[in-house]
Amino acid sequence: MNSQTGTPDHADTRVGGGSEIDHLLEETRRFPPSPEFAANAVAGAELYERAQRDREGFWADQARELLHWHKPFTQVLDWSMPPFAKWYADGELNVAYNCLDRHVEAGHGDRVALLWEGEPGDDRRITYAELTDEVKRLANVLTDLGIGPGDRVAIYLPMIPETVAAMLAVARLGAIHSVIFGGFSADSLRSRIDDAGAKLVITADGGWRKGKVSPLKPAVDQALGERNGLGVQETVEHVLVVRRGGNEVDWVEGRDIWYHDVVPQASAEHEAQPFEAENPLFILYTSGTTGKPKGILHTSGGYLTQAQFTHRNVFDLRPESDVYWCTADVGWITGHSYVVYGPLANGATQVLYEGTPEFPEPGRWWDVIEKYGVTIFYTAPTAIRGFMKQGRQIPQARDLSSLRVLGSVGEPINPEAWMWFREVVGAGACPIVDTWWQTETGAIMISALPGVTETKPGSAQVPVPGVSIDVVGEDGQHVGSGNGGLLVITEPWPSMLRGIWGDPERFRETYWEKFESQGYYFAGDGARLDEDGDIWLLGRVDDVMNVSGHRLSTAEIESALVAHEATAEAAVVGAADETTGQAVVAFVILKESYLRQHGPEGLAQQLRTWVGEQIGPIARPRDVYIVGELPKTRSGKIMRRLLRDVAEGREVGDTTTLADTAVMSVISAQVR
Ligand code: 6R9
Repeated sequence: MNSQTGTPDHADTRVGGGSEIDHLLEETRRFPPSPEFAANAVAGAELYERAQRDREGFWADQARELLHWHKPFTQVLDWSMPPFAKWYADGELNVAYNCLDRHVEAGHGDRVALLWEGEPGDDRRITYAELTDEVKRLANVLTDLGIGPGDRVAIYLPMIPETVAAMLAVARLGAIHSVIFGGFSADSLRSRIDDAGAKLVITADGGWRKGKVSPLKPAVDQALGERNGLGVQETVEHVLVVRRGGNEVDWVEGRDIWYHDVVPQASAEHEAQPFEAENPLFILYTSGTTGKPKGILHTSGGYLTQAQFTHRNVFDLRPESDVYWCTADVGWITGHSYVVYGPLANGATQVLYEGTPEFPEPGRWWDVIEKYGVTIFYTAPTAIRGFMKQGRQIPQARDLSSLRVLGSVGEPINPEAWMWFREVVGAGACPIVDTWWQTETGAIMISALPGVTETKPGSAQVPVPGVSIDVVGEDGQHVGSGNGGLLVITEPWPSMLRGIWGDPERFRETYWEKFESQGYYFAGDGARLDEDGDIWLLGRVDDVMNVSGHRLSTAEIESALVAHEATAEAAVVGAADETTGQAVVAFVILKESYLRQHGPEGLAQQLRTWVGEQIGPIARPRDVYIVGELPKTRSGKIMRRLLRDVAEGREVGDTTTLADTAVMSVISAQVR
């Protein structure tokens, strides 16, 4: 424990013997799959048996069955130089061919790949044949711009079909994309472009967000302009610009090129060349809570195998009939694996939506589900809690009867939100898969399988077939059922990160050093195993609090707070406290409907008592602050570090990664 900041450091991340957390997350509701669903499910229990018997053989089968290999592999896993893994190393494939051409060649060219919905209400349907054509033209353009195998291309685009085409065109050439979320500033863009040494930037004039055009190209201009005069070698040679926002943009002659001036005119003849399975596919920067962002590196064959396998089995996908929708932006790993690579490798039909959930009004997402007859819906707990706050009448005014599978990702989902998702969105009938994974893992690692697993609200449950996970103590030993500890991955997996771009030492230190003697990957998450051996994620270990020597999880207390009828959303931090080491401090957003009827009086005290009743006196917050908003990163994760600053009466730290940087001054004022 760092007594200065009250932040647990990595040398002190034991999650107790589990006695106090035994009481927590007591959740006894169980939802077995319906017999009809189970009888027709894509996945079956035999997948676990097969993987159990021979893990590598299982992944070899998946890679052979799911993908087209230009040159078949003979070797499955090479783990001779840990932590640097090679999967299917002597095989060759083309990732874009697997996502496009092969579906057209199999006679599915007329199947819709993208049901694109722009925020202003414009829409486009793009078939597999059309998307293949677009990608071939773009690949020819990129080749003319000097892009070849191994070159890095930065992509800074809104959620439009050209974004998907850009990623696939880069992949088709064996080059490496680095997608930078459109909400990032010129500074972030610049540091990422520099770190990757990108040769080309693909951007748009702007995209639609909350009823306005949010400009993109000006940030690229600024990022590249700043370099002039710094004496740093410019790596970017060209900027390819899609017209989407219609906003006016500056133009650098010789550097900038309009997409529409070159792509439609280019030849649609382009033969996909094979590349080695370990050819790099993309770099994706993770924001990280401190320090320089890490460029997480993923490669081709293993990544695509696990993305496709999990997308098919975790979502019970039937490509011929399902309409799938993942609400993540392609700027995040969820968008890479479950908007682009998994769904397209499976030949799925999916919705791609440009805007925000509340524009022009709060029911927009439900309108999209109704309009396209979405059957599989994959979103984040933060969005679900936002919808809970608005009230169930909004989704209930729409026809959501097409839905049959629901998924959650990004943070622990509290049982209350899980139940609301099930009842209000899924009409009490759709299986919910709570999927745990990370940018680093590339694809889903822990999840129920619909039709196979009896689900439990709030638990991510079991590793997917072929994945080996454990919960261990600081000593690396299995904690056993009923106990809490640290989540580790005990065996290499196909879609694992292959490193941090340009920094092999940081890769080793960050993920492998902690359990070096066991050879485990340290995920940075706390977890608990219940009596059935199911896994409950407890949040990042840096969010684990120590109050009077008791280990408490922010996620557990938040879950209790959100279970109160008045609470819409809650964030909990451990703040330094003279007597107890750390004290629990809660920040709570109230439900508008509750406020209209009761007002906020006395609620802070009521909520303290409530948590004490729900979990035990040790978990009772020292302070409960009623606030209007919580500080979130652009991917929707609550930045507890900033709340800790407020709770400890310090000046608020770096807010540059917040989606809305003004939010902290509002919170500080409310707390004062
Ligand atoms: C896919 C993604 C990774 C971190 C991870 C964990 C949290 C993600 C979760 C979850 C509990 C889930 N996380 N899914 N926690 N239950 N189902 O979100 O990747 O942005 O890299 O974040 O998110 O803490 O370590 P990424």
